Amino acid sequence: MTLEQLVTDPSLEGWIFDLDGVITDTARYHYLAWQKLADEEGLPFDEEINEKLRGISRMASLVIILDGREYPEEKKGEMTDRKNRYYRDFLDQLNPDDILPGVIPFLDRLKSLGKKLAIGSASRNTEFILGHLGIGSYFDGVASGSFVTRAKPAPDVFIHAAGQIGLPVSRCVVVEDAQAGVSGALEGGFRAVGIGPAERVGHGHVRLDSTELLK
Ligand code: B16
Ligand code: MG
Repeated sequence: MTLEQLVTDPSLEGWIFDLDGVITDTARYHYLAWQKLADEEGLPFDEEINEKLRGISRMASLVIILDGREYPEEKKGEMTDRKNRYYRDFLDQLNPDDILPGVIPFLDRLKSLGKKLAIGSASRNTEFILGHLGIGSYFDGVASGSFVTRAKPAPDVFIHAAGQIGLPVSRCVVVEDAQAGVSGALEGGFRAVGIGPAERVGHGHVRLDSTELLK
């Protein structure tokens, strides 16, 4: 299957986009914020651990970083809040130049074909990020980690997005950069476009090396 086949299939009326890693690359800021927290807490952290956090919810990310170390729930809540404050400080720099290459022309093409567009992101900072990028008006629906209890790889956030644009899952395509995100899309019965290397997103219907190939 090719991207062109998905784009031109008239039955596929809805396109649901992941945010971090597809619309913009905030992984760097997540990394810097987790690094600051890990340094303060004396926890090991590096790029390899950060890569495991792609598409994973905030608390699930902390659990991966803690790597079996036991902390009271209250302390874990304080740590995720602190990490999010650092992350939001970095996000203040985010602007429309941070939209990944190829994204705007692709959104314009889908719009011109009459497709409905939505966001399906694990991030509870989705509205804040869309505001900084100035692209909120492209989307007919915005579903995020703030709306669902089961995080990716559960399909819930995508199902919520499909509901917002009034379409059954069988008529929607999900575009994702995370292994957990592609898995969630497939489990939910969506078509899935993976952005990234085969070992990460090769299980989708279509795989592209980068957003520059969105056409
Ligand atoms: P927040 P996505 C995900 O966004 C990120 O990939 C992941 O690294 C992050 O932990 C998660 O959002 C939660 O983000 O702390 O802002 O709620 O890729 O699903 O758009
Ligand atoms: Mg992502």
